[in-house]
Order: sequence, then structure tokens, then C-alpha cells
Amino acid sequence: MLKPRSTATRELVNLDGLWRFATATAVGERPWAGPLDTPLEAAVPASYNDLFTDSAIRDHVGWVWYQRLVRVPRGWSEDRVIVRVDAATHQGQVYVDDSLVAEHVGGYTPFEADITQYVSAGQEFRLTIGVNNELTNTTIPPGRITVTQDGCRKQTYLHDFYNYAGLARSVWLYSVPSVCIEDISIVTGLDGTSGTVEYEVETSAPATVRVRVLDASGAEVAASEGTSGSVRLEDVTPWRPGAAYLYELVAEIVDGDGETVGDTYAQPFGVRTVEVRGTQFLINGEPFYFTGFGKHEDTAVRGKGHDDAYLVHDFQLMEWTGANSFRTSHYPYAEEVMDFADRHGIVVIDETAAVGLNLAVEAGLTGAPQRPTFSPDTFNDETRAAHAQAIRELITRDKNHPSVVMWCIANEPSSNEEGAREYFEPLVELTRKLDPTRPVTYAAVMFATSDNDRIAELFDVLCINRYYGWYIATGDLATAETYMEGDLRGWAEKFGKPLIMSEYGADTMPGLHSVWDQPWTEEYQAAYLAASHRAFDRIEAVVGEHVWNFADFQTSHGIHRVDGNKKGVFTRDRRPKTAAHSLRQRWRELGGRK
Ligand code: BDP
Repeated sequence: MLKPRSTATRELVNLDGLWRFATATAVGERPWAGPLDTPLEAAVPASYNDLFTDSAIRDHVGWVWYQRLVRVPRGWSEDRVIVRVDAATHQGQVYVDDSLVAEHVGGYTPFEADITQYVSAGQEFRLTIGVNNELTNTTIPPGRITVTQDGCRKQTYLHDFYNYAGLARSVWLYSVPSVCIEDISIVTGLDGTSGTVEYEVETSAPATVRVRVLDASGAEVAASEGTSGSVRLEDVTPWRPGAAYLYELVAEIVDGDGETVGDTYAQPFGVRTVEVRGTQFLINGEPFYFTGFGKHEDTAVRGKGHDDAYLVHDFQLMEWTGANSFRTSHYPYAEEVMDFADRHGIVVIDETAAVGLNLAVEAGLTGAPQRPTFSPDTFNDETRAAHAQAIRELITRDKNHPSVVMWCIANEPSSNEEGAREYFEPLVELTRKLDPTRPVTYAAVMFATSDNDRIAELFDVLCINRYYGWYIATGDLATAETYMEGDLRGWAEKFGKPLIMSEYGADTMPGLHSVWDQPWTEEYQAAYLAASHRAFDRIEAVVGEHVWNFADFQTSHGIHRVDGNKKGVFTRDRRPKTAAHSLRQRWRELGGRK
């Protein structure tokens, strides 16, 4: 699916701003059938949860409704009109006046509808979007809805971040010509000083297609004809971590004489290769060492709402610490983030929203008897079908980003449990079929060890999440360091694959200090990271370290959370804790290499 862009043949109208807003409790069954009867307005893009003071809205389980009037530009009478929702978390329904035009499940990937037949150029229509935040055993991520004694529905879930919902990304109206370019796929390679570019252009109807490749200055450096083919770029400038370089592939639908352009779309891309060889992770044939963070889309008031100011600032802070990469824990991030990473040479491990497929963690946290994770009553074939769809949509959206060097298809699944292999094998196959060019990984939970994990051999790179010195050996960093080293050695020796420490971290209250190894203090977080780093540095197969987390973030209530998770190296408002300075020193020295 192409990101909407304005081109010589396409126009784009951004629908962000204030929309009428109401929960289903307030406006009943068919609110789209007329103007929403509500005093409330909600900002788009933003999660709705923290906008209002009414806790009934924050804790609402079910549908909420957004509505606004939209005028179709008067020049669009010959064009097709598309409405595109960048994300509706977790389920969306789009109505144009009284007609349902799109439905979508999955909270972090876009969807769109051709609404040409419902609207007229120059006229206004009523756009209503319903968003449902419910999570069940067959959604990705999963969750559970319970009903309290007084009949109140409550949403619980197995992931450690707040279940923010709503329209957290942009909504667009755009035009395309009646015969248009629907998708472009680009795969690049390096051959000495040349770059190879294989492309495929999908059109809405059979059409004559021409492509041109432009370099960063806009000069044409190659051209080809046909809906698929390959071109060679002599003296190519590769896309490198820390030194981004983007070309554009301009695809055009032309008529018979080649003079009239029916549709045109410019797709940015970078020429780079990714390869796993032995225990090395190679970008453009050179060993790459990941330094950076597991992140979240999370800020005060906006929740998961995308914000360009935070985007710029977060990348500045990452650069300041010497981070060369991050993981989109635990869901696909806004496309603006991916584009920014492409333009600024930041490497991305791109993750699906499959977080919480683990009932052992639930049992550990609640003391309830453990239910099997993979079974007809828990995570089953239907869950896997939703998971497969999440993988498809992630790859469809992000396949052309040079910054994306690996797919992470799940965070902390119960990979040591019976049924894990059967659940994951088809999903890994699917991922490889959809994209044979990128390695595939998952992030392994603490309970999954090199001895009992059942899925590690299916993957190319092993991402390992560990909390020695925090949940285990709390306050005892000498023991933590020994445990960490022993654990990682086990994986390295058994599987011979690259290891990335994809989570390690300690909750830290800014302003709390101690001369001793005292958990929650700023010094402890720095010492915890240093102890972990000593262990990593002794193991050759470790090719990266992503601290958990970049910044403090909101979670659901729990006695182990103090206004959210405090493992941020930065506070929620992006001020550095002590550990940020020590990381900066280490990572700047490492410089992406070891
Ligand atoms: C890991 C999860 C992550 C949590 C983290 C923590 O992958 O989402 O926030 O633990 O406990 O298990 O801080």
C-alpha cells in the first residue's frame, strides 16, 4: 500500500484537527446516521484516553465515534476519491454519510476506501469513524474483557503499556486518476560500485508503465519500461547507517504515444543490503553493531498520538546518546517515523503488535493458575490468522524502507511452551515468503532459555530480553553480570546465530540517588547497564544492545508500576537520567562497530 503523496496527478487533503467525539455509551447504536450529538471534541491525531477528565472515557471499553464534515475539492470530478486512516486502534469503521465504506481490524496499520461513488467534487459529506479498543484472545495484541459484579466491562491485557486507543495517526482524503499506480516494490543489491534495483509496479488496470530513477539531487540516473524490471546504478551511493542516501523511483503510467502521463508516483528508496553470516549482522557487507533502544509511541496527553515535534526531538536524543538504531516495540510505528529513519540513517527493527502471547507471564504476575498459552481456548488458529494478517500488513506497508533491516514478528511469546513451534513455524514461513530479503527475529522472554526454547532455530537472529539485576538478582549486580553472561553464552553456543540484547533495563526514579547499588536510583540504572555491557563485551555473538526503554511510558495500573514504567533512560518529558550520559560515552566510542 502506497503512502498518500501529492504528485502531478494526485492531490492530498489532511483531515487532522478537532473532530466531534463521543463514546458509544453516550450516542447509542447508529450515531453515523446524523450529526453526533455531543459536546465533546477530540484532537486527531491523538489517543482519546488522556484528553478528557472523565474517567468513564479513559476507561471506556468498546466503540467511540469521531465525526467531521469534509469537502471534496472541486477540481476532483474526474478522479477517484480515497479516504485513508493511518491507524484506528484497534478496530475501525468508516462511514461516508450513512454508508459503511471500510472496516479494519489491527490498530497500527493503515486502511483506506475508495469513496468515489458516495461523494461529489465540490460537495461536503459527513465522515464518521468508529474506533473500538477491545482486545480478546483472537486479536493482536491479545487481551481479555471481564465484567465486574456491577456489570461494568473491563479490559485487561498482557502487555506492559497502556491500551491507548483512538485515531492516533493522521486521516487523509486524496485523489488518484481512474487508472492509477497501486503499489511499488523495490529490492536493492550492491555489485562492486554499482547498485541493482529490481522493481515491480502494480496498476489498477493494465497500463503502460515507465520508471525513472532520480538521485538525491533530482538528476535522472537510470530508466526502464514495463511494470517490472531491473536497473543498474553506476557509482551508486549506498544507504548506510548514519549516512543515509535516498534515491527516488518515479513510476508513471503513460498513454500509447508516451507523451501523456496518466499517473505518477515517486517512491523513495535506498540501496543497501542486509545479510546474516555466522554470528555477524552485515549491512552492505560490513559488520553492524546495534546500539539504541526499545521505544514506545508515548507522550503525555497525546498518548500514542503521532507528533512531529516529539519525532524530531526523540531522534535528536537518540543521536545525542550515540544510538544508531531502535526497535518499534511493540507495534508498527507511524509511517512518518519510518520515513524519518530512512532520511536520517537510523536502523530499525520493525515489530508487529504481537505482544503478550504468553500466559506464563500472566500467571507469574497475578498468581493465578497457569493456563496453556497455545490451545483452542486461549491463543488458537484464529489468533494465528490475525497474527498472519498483522505480518502481511506490516510488510506491505514497510517493505521499501531502507532503515528496516529486520522483521520482529513477536515480543516475548511463550516460546518454551508446548504448541509454540506449531504456532510460529507457519508465521516465519509467511514472513520469509513475503520478504525473502530481510532476516526475521522474535524477542525471547526471560522464561525461555537456550535449553527450553522451542522456536529459536526457525529464526535468523535471536533477540533476547533479560532483566538480571532487576526482576532477578535485584540489587546484586555481581550476580546479575554472571547470570547474564552464562545465559547469553548458552544461546551463542547452542545456536551459533547473532544475538541482540533487545531489552535490559531498570526502573529509575529521576532525582533518587545513592552511593550504594540501590534499585530505583539513577546511579543504579547506570551501574546496571555497565554490568550488562561487561557481559555483552565478553561474547562475540552479541551484535547489539537495545536498552529498555528510551523514555518512561504509561502502563495499566499495577503495584509494580509508579505512574507507568520508569525504565526510561529519559523521563517521559525527555529529560536525561544519569544513565543517558554513561550510555552516550559508551555508544559514541563504539560508533556502531565492535
Ligand atoms: C518486558 C516487556 C516490556 C516491559 C518490560 C518491563 O517486553 O514490554 O515493559 O519487560 O517489565 O517483559 O519493563
